[in-house]
Amino acid sequence: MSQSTFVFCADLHLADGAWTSRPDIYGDAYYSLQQIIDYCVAQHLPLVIGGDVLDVKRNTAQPIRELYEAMQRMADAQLPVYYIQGQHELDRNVSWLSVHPWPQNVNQKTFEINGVKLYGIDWLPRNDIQAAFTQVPPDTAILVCHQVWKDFMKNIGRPECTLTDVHHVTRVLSGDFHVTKIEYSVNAQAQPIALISAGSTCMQDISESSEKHFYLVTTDSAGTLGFELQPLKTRPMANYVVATQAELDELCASVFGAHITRMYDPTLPVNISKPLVRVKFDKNIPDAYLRISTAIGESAHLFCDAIVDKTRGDQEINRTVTKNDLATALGELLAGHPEALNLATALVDSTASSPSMELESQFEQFKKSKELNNAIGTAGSKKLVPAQASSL
Ligand SMILES: [Mn+2]
Repeated sequence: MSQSTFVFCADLHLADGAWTSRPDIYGDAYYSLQQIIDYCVAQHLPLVIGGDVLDVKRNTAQPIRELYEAMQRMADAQLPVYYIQGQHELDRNVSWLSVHPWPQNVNQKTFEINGVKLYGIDWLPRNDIQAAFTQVPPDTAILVCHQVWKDFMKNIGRPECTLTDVHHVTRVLSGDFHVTKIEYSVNAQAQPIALISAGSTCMQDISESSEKHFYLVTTDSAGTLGFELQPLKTRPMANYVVATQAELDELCASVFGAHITRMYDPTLPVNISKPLVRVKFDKNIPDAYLRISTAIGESAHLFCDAIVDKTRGDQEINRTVTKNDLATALGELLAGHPEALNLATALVDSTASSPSMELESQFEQFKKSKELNNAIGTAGSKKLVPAQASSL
């Protein structure tokens, strides 16, 4: 008989909406947070949050108010909240969640929930995270962090770490990856290890699945941990592909209307009820976009993309080739400036995560190197330090 121990969620990205150009898609992240708090209160369970609680570092009042109210409900119920910071809301001096006294930042700290020992690490850039992994105490059962894992990303982008870098623990609960997924590998001590991603709590991009979750973590009498997915109610979403004129005719005449009507869920809050509809269409079909948008009208939030024409290979953009050509061009342009070339290459490589996060990561490393230089300078010649620092 297993016992409910705590709830884990990550990547809430609290903000009015995920699409700034579409302010009517409003409140999804707040509604998901409310459901998680409802569950914790009803089941009387502590909450562990794996970073990217907020979408941005500079916030308007509403996301902070939603966060504050959620933390107040947990405080009223005397249910602990433990969190680490993701790169989105990261502030190493004063964390955003400290606006409420209840949640506890567990960065590089051990904490215990009903006999289960956990350890947290705020997001760290690649090259720094590996050292932090070595500091995880050997008796830790679960590591909570927020990183870009090679185990999830495979060869896309520039991952920050991999499971074989992780010391001692055999269970990692990580934020960052917006997909609900578990990957298995071995840790630095060659023990089997599982990397567990709950995924984001509401869609942050039209390419994400609309099926969202959080985890209920359980423990049995032998101390074995269980991870049970709990579904979140989210805005309805449908995908269509329109490859021919006949398909377009049918969709516009009957399918859209009937499907979209059935997608409305009366149990959802009104602001979450209007569906998202993504249509991929062949741009050679006459008036495809106009006909789709007219048929959908105000019944759904429409996202359209053209299907890439694979028969015309000469016009197709091959990402690998583009990247390689760009890399060659950068190499020629920035010959003799290795630091600039490294930064430019890193930014070009970062398309899977995002250039802004890559810049963040580079800036973190820059600050660290500057601190290191200052520390070396203080120990040695003091006169050289200001000149060196100002030239950076
Ligand atoms: Mn995220």
